[in-house]
Amino acid sequence: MGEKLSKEYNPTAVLQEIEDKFQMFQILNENGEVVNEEYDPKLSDEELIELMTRMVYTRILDQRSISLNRQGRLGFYAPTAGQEASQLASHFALEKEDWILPGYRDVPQIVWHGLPLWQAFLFSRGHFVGNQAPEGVNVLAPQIIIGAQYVQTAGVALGLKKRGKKNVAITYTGDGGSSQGDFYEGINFAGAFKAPAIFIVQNNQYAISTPRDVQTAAKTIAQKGIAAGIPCIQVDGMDALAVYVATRDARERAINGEGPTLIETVCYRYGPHTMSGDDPTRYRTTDIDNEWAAKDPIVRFRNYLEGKGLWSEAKETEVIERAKDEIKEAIKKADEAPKQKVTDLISNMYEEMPQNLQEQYEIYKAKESK
Ligand SMILES: Cc1ncc(C[n+]2csc(CCOP(=O)(O)OP(=O)(O)O)c2C)c(N)n1
Repeated sequence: MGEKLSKEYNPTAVLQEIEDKFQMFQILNENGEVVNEEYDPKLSDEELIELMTRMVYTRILDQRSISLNRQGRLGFYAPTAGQEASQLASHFALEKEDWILPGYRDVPQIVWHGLPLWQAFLFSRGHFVGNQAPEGVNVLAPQIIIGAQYVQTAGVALGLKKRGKKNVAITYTGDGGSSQGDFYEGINFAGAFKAPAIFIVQNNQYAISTPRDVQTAAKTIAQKGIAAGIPCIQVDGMDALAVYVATRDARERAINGEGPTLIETVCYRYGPHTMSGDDPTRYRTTDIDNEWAAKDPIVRFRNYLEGKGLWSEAKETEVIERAKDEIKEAIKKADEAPKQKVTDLISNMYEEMPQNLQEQYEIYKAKESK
């Protein structure tokens, strides 16, 4: 029997060496101070204000959506508070022609990409019109099957490449999603074909009630990209500037033919998993909640902008009021949509209806016309 593997061949040491290489990328610290000047993207004043506006607006949208859900005016809803930097700063690095393949929590990104809010509300109600993005709004319907959008993103990205487009396909899942087979298939396929994809794992610490540390033995989720041979980075997901820069660079690599990137955004979901009965107090303590609240992405960005003289209480109130008005209008418009019929569901499923569905369609059509 020879020696046990040691030195450069020692599997444990190799793993540790790789894991130690992953440092969480941050530009703004918790107080909104620039701690990594070298990577400051130097966004214009208008861009900084726009990004802050979107984050504040989205926080209000989240609060209103929760309350509309409690009133029975919305259906499925997955809260987003705490994840605004992760969601909106990554989106901010995209171009209009890029494709978004969202998970169920990623409604804000598709709304800012052009899906009218009233349609997003219809999605929440399970109405098929909620999934019909207007022409030119390159978004797919939010995916409920965990991780499935990773495989689809590899495919959409490859399609973009084959058509010679200078665009990317971006997708999001959670820490739990990174344990799914589809996750590995998606990043592996995109890596093998150098598809222009951006894979974002929003590590909000919990997959429903399962803590991230129980989810995987990997020290970071970012490092999972190594196995697929693709660039990967762990980012402070409560820091809008860091998320923006990581996504901007990933996009640049993708459209330059360098393939996909995996980005882990370390963040927190303040609310319950969804509004369908989850009680986070059963698996999280107030101490943990408070620890993360101190890292809040909006507070941090507000401090940063106020330091530059670009933001004020009055400006924030204006955004909040506008958000409330527009949300009110959008829910009204969603209410005005024709009630969904069973025949709508059937006729929207296939371009050519299969025989068995054709039969059911006729039965329901007769019933609905009574
Ligand atoms: C394939 C599949 N398995 C299980 C579920 C049930 N499920 C819904 S959400 C969820 C947890 C997902 O957690 P994570 O990926 O961390 O995303 P988060 O909800 O935290 O954003 C599970 C297991 C599902 N929707 N799809």
